[in-house]
Amino acid sequence: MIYNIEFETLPREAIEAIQLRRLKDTIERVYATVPFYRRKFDEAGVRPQDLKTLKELTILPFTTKQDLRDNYPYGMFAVPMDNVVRIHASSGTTGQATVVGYTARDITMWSELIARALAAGGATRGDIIHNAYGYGLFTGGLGIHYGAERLGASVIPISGGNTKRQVQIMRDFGPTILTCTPSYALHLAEVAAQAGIDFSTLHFKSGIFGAEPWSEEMRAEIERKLHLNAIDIYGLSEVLGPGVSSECIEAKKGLHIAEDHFIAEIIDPKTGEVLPYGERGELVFTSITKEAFPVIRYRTRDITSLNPEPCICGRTHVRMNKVSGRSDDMLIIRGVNVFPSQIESVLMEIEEVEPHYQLVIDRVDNLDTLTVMVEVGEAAFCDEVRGLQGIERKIAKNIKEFLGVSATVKLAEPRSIARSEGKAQRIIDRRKI
Ligand code: DLL
Repeated sequence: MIYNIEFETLPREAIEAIQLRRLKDTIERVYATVPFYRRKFDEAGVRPQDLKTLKELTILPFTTKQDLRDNYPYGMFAVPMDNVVRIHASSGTTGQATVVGYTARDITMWSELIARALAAGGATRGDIIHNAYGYGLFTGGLGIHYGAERLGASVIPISGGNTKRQVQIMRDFGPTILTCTPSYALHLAEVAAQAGIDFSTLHFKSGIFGAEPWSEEMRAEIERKLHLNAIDIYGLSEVLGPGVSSECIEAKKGLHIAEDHFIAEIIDPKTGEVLPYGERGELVFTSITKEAFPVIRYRTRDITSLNPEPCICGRTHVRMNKVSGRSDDMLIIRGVNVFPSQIESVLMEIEEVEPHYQLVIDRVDNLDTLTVMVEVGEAAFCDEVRGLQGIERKIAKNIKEFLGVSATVKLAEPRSIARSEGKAQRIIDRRKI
């Protein structure tokens, strides 16, 4: 179902007309209300009225995570605190957290985008949504919650954690839509199996998974183990939270960006040059309707490409392909660029291993080393040592063949790699550079 048929199916010219009008408004507003933007625009020699076409967006300077940190906590807010009704913050695993704010109208807009995303993933008002994204400063829990209510569905605000109890509730309450990170979905399946509950006996139709990168192979694995349609949802706190883009169940091929609220660009992360549709690079967003925390050309560090092809679902908004990684997560191992998702794809092709892995990068005698720790399934684990060594060699060979880097592969016992309730911690970089 298309939640907002009018806006989600606008012809291209209409989308662009709306974008230009809203962009001009936003630029004028941030220039007038956020000293940071006024200074940046002045330094770049641009005045808000210079912007006449969408193409001219490129005259505006980029905004980075560092800019947000420099203005911690409220320096980038474009409205007085009186008008701010909600505050969230990004996890800040790599440095200081960034703080974002929402007006009542921002929350209404966000809820609508989540309602659109849930509907695109197959949810209707009759559904029961088991929302296992974490509630709190993280935008996942509350973001999905408000959107689920907006759609008119019933939401179980279970949040992350206490997995055994979650499984019980899934059995007793009969939820039909699951929302959580893809890694947590797999963990739920595992704990359900231990409790003797088969997902095929539950009532799930779809799972709306995001907040971390996951490969197509991981999608197949989740669909097989959880017996549901696994749908991708993307977003980031600085730009909104979940709902910036989301997949449709009809195509499951790329995430429609809410183009009536955001303008997306792909740039070369090194030069900042804008790349044409289809080329892979860093995703950049400009918000064009947000009141409390507008962002201008915000560099997400996420790597993807844009696809303007018409979609079978009827939505006209441009699609971004699945995020293949972050430019700052890209591992450079002895000069070879490797994304964790590429290693994930290789691992998922190997039948004997489970989708739980960690990558350990170290530097020994000035040389980078990559160790891939991956769990074996119960069946293979009971095998002889020789069999296990054979699996290790096969994975190392495939990694070398497909990615061009040598890796030491270590099989780990079933359930020995830490499970996460939110975003999985897959990379341990021990290099001191
Ligand atoms: O993760 C918002 C969110 C919540 C999205 C729930 C989807 C579902 P942050 O904590 O600020 O916000 O982290 C944002 O997570 O820049 C990406 O690197 C990554 N990310 C989010 N969704 C996806 C996805 C939330 N579907 C950062 N695929 C982003 C790949 C994703 N990476």
